[in-house]
Amino acid sequence: MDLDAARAILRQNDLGGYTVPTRGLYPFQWNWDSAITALGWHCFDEARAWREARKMFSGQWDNGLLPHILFHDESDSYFPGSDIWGAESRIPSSTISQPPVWALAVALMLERSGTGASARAEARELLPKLVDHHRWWFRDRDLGNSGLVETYHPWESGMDNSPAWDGPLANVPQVEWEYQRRDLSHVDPAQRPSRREYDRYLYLIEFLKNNEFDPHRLSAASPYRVVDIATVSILHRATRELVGLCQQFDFESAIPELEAALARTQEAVGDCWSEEHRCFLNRDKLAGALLRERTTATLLPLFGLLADERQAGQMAALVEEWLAASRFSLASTHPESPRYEPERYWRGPVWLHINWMIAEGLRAYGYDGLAGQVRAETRECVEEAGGYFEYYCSKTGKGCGGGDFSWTAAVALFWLAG
Ligand code: 2M8
Repeated sequence: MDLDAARAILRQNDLGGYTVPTRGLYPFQWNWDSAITALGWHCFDEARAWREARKMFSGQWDNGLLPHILFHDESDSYFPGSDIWGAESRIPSSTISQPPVWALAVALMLERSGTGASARAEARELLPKLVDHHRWWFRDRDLGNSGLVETYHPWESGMDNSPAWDGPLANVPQVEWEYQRRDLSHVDPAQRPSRREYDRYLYLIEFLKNNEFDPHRLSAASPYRVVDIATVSILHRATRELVGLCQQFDFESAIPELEAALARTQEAVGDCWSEEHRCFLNRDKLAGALLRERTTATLLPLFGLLADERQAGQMAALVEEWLAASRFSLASTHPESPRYEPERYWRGPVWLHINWMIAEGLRAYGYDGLAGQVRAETRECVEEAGGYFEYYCSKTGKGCGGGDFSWTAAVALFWLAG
């Protein structure tokens, strides 16, 4: 693995304080990409890593929402741009969020900074913003205090065209107007979501805008309401880290509500467990049913520390089978699923940051050998493809999607290398 090349990718994708996921295909700052990428920066340029965080939080809305895209500069290589989203924010942005990795990233950066006073100052400065970010999730994405936050757009999960969303998305009407996708001019259409899906992604963006992003209106009328178990898990893990940060920096006033939210989720998550599938499943809120597709999201409660020991044991056995089921692992959809597509985006390829989270989860439950295997197989993808791609075909190891990809290079630096 060429770590100089990984560092060079971050430098090349640096647009002055924020790192684009890749040039052309994604020319702005994406929320969870940026958090993962900051961890990569932190391995060789700590100041730059903190700058990434500051830039991201400069686009936070007053209500705490941390948008999934910040459109810092104009670019015509991406669609849909800020005009379509219709937000009136300080920095042009999208109107949904993404899996909340930031509190965890900040905690890790702080831990890895040793005694650095400037790192402490950076973390202290970010802390109230992180708390607001989590408050937004617990308040605006869980109006009924169920303990399981929901998503109003497949893009909010970050796993855009996961086969788990097929059912809920089928109930969304399609947008009526004509548009031109830009992604297809950068990447082979066989590796991207379909037209059918895009029609519905755009309908939902309009729906959010027409309802003025008001959580009460969205929850009452949205045609798409999904509990994404990955987001629930990441939020849970990150909230635990956030409580730790609040303790360190004398921000005790926020702790009781964060702990109450943790307790609610721990209590509710059992409803997503499937004995038959041996993992936690996503849930369609509108249909009131579990979504029976096994995707890597369904393994992330390990990372969230939400499984009990018995469930973790069953999930570890499932991971072993999952690893054996495709040549390159972990396939983002279980290879035995009829909906598994090894090259198409979130329907089967291998994503490095998700592997990192699953391995971390396995390690936390004491499955160190298996965690090591996930790591070794992840490394194999990078070596086979000879570079840092957006994702990798789980059948051939071929690099897919965008090239010179920031979060992939970052994961190589902070996880695969050391
Ligand atoms: C992908 O999503 C964007 C929309 O947010 C797109 O396809 O246009 C997803 O893989 C998402 O998880 C990721 O954050 C983003 C940038 O890498 O690309």
